Amino acid sequence: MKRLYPASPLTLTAALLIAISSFAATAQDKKGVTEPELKYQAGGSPLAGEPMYQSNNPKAPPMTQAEFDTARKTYFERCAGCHGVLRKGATGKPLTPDITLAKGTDYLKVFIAYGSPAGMPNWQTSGEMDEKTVDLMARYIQHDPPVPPEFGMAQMKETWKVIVPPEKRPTKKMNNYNIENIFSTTLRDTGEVALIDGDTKKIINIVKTGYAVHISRTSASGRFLFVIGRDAKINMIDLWMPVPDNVAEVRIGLEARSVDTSKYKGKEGDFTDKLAIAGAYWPPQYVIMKGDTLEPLKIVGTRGMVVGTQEYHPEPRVASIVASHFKPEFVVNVKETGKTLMVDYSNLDALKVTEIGSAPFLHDGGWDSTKRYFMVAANQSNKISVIDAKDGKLAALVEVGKIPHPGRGANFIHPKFGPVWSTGHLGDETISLIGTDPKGHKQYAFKKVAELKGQGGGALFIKSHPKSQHLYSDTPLNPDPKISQSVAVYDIKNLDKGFTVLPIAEWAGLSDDGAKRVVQPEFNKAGDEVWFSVWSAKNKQSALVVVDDKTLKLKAVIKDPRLITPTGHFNVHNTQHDIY
Ligand code: DHE
Repeated sequence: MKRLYPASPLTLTAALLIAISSFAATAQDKKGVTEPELKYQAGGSPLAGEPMYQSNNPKAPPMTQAEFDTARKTYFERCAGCHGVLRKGATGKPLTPDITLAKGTDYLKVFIAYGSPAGMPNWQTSGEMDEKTVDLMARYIQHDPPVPPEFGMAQMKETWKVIVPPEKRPTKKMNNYNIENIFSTTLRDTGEVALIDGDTKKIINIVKTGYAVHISRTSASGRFLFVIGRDAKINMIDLWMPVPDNVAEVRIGLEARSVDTSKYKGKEGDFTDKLAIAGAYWPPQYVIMKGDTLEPLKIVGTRGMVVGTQEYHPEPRVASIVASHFKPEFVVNVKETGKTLMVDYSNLDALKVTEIGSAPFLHDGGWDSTKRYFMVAANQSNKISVIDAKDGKLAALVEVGKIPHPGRGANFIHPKFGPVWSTGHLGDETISLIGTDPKGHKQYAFKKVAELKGQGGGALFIKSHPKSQHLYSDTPLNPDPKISQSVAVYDIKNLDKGFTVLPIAEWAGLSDDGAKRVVQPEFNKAGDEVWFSVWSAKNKQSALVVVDDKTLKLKAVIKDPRLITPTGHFNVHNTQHDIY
């Protein structure tokens, strides 16, 4: 076994070190944060590649510029997702020098090596970092956190490209594709999306996008696709072109996850395809753009006070964004401050923002079936915030299971409780059902009305369709391959019967020994097929598997050497109309 810390002078006594390390090691399986959640949060940040200023804190252990740069890169690849860019703490503890200097290098090394019961991974004993890296990181976090640059209008304009100007675009659909049934599939590690014909299951085009693409969203008209990379690059794809491809692109920050477009049409005007919006993780801001060219029009910062404690947070990241159907408003969810911002886009020169506080760590979410209530996971608070988009207020805060992760969630009619919206959880095996019909089923409205038992923790996405009698729940982050490579399906009329397991990865028939995580059920337009990604590493074969929703039997497997690391996929029609 490798030695964990040098035998040279220690600031803590050997007895204390042994006590800390044995406590931390035995506590691994009793952690407050689950293994899947840690792996999920600790995804690499594109900020790792950004040059930043090193300010030397004389009280901190010395570091050369080269050591500082290596440690900074490791920090942004491994640590920033939980501890924050400025190390002020997010889902992980704050790591600012006022705290870390007092602990000292040896103490910090033990924690980095062994992890802690509160959820810190055991970076050295798990083999993910060597002794030298642990020492480097222990010294690095005692220095002042380097601050990544801001990204304002001038930088955005430099990255903004109109590849095909609106006047040169087709005036009618120039292809024979049934564009409403096209799927945009994220190819995570190649910086591309695959546009797949949902009818023939053939790849139409592989479109170059930003780094580690996160989501695709369809414009209100259904003609344009908007794709955002983790590097905050947005690509706008025109589905009317003979071969659908990019027509515009822009970067709205250095790191981002969310994009959407204006969908309101009513007495305040017709905003169909008029505006786009994207939210950044860094700098903490959202940006409203012209819907046909992506020209940035308005940048709004999200730095401010956390709901409840009213403490200042310097980097509240923008998580999910949706477009309201009731008003000319975007619903912008700010993670660390726990605030939902209803951004009225009808007059960008006199922007009106209604701030609705609920609970910290707002992440992903979706509409209820009437599209009046936005159900958003306050994930580390184990709650779902229900935002009433018509009255512009918090309708309820519902306690659910551990670390809810709905994707956009799933709506269906429960035999007893009427219309419900549901979410799975990263931290436990349950699926929570929440009543969403205050008129017809008042006693159940915005209450957790039932809890289904699923295959296990590590669930990311859940899905149903108004034409389906089934509810599908994936578990791609479960440590057991049997569970991460299959999905659970429930018969909505017989939920008490439990679930059927579909061995999706096995059906893919991949020759390799890849991870084969099964991720994100997504229906086709007709609502009679469900598509899944079978997600392996970049150098291994992956596939898409299509299941017949009526019979729950395998319908098709899509394999192609270009389908590298497929994760999320978005059906044009269902995404356009928010059907899930
Ligand atoms: Fe996601 C949605 C953030 C890791 C696949 N993800 C979202 C949203 C946010 C988010 C804020 C909501 C966007 C919206 O609706 O506007 N995701 C993050 C992270 O911060 C996190 C935890 C770490 C990271 O490094 O990015 C993270 N996400 C992942 C993955 O590892 C996944 C599984 C694979 C991948 O492609 O990277 C992944 N996230 C997705 C997908 C959606 C998503 C497929 C869209 C779900 C939907 O149905 O709309």
